[in-house]
Amino acid sequence: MTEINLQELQKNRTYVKDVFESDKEIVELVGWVHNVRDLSKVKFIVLRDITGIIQVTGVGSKTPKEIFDDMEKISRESVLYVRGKVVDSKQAPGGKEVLPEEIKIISVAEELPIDVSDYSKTELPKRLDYRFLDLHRTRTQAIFNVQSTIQQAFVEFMVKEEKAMQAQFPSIIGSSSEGGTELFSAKYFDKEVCLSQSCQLYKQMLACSIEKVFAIFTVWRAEKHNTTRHLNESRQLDFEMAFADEFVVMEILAKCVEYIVKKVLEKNEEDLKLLEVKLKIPKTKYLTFEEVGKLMKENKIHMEKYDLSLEVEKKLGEFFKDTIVFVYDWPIHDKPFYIMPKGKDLSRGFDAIYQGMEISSGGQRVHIPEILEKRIAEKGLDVEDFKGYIDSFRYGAPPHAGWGIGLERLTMLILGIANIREVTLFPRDRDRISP
Ligand code: AMO
Repeated sequence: MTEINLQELQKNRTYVKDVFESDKEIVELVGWVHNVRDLSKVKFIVLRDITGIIQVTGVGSKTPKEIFDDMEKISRESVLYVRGKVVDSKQAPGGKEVLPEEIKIISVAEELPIDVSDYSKTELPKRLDYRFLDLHRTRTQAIFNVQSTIQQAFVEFMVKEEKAMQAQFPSIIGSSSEGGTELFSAKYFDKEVCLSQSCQLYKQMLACSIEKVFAIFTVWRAEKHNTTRHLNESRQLDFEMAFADEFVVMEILAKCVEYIVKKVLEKNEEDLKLLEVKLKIPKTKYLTFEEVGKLMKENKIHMEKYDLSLEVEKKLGEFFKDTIVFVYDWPIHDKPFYIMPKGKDLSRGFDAIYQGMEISSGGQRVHIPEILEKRIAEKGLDVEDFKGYIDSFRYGAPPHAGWGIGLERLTMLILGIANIREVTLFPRDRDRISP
């Protein structure tokens, strides 16, 4: 193994993509060994960096002997420095190859515990055990490139289009926001505290002064289920605004997802191609909970009284392809205490279903302390635990509304990936807490 001068390297390095896009003749490359082939008189190393792959070709009659002899010994995923001459080559991928004049092994890869090729047959749990290595796969990289665009586009939309303020919220909280049973507790000096299930209560307090706020916030849910669409630690794209009801924020949600999908189409063309995803800009459809019930009845699908089952969500995805289906006028019974009631049995809460799965829920909030106290008590929670939150609405609180989109849910549905763990860098589920 060789040490190299990293400062010099940074000055002189050429990225693989630039080899193809420039007419440089001598290049210094660094990257990982993507593949090795030995045809005895000719040896190939396919070198990969974050921008692409290029063939490094050793020819018995031309390449310095010690380099040529070493070429077959280098293991897959080892890290190399290659200095060489760029030549046109019809057979090489991309039409150019590098004839090496110097090869240094920067780091040797031991025998790989998982298959890191794009056609990897290694099962997901094992790949997740070695996620750091799984991230050498271009497919895995493509997924997280897309997720990065989703987050950037969300921030961009909120700042540019909505003029909203980005906020940071505490992850350690004193009481539940989404219901009492799904909390992780932790020790905080001599107190018992909880990990935040949502920034719900905080984003509301903020909307009552700042008017429009957003956050990308990590949430923890101690739900025991082990499904392909739930994590115990996940991320939400949160939004909250003053002087709005559920209809105002549903429209913003539709525009936001449309903006995100447009950006993914624009910035991730190569990634989408690699992942074989045909992405369309979503349309929108608005249905009341009751209308969904009727639709399901017509199609002989069982509908629960207060919630949409997995099957119903799936059917909505089939009936309305590439569409965000907003289901509103939702029964108050199962909605959280902070959702504003509407009449006797309904609420100003909604769910948004996209490609057959819930991506978001939201609604208008209760900003009137007396209603809030009543709703908290109805939920069997202790009003005293929420005193600070309730009191925050006593000093000039406007009506307000908002929503939260599950980042991993949105990523899996945009990419048509079946298991949420696949689109989570380091997933936390019931059994997994490392790496
Ligand atoms: P809710 O609990 O519906 O609402 O969460 C919002 C969205 O986050 C995603 N999500 C999850 N993703 C993966 N694993 C989980 N366990 C999980 N739970 C939720 C879903 C869901 O639609 N405070 C409200 C939002 C609001 O009203 O502003 C809330 O947290 O995509």
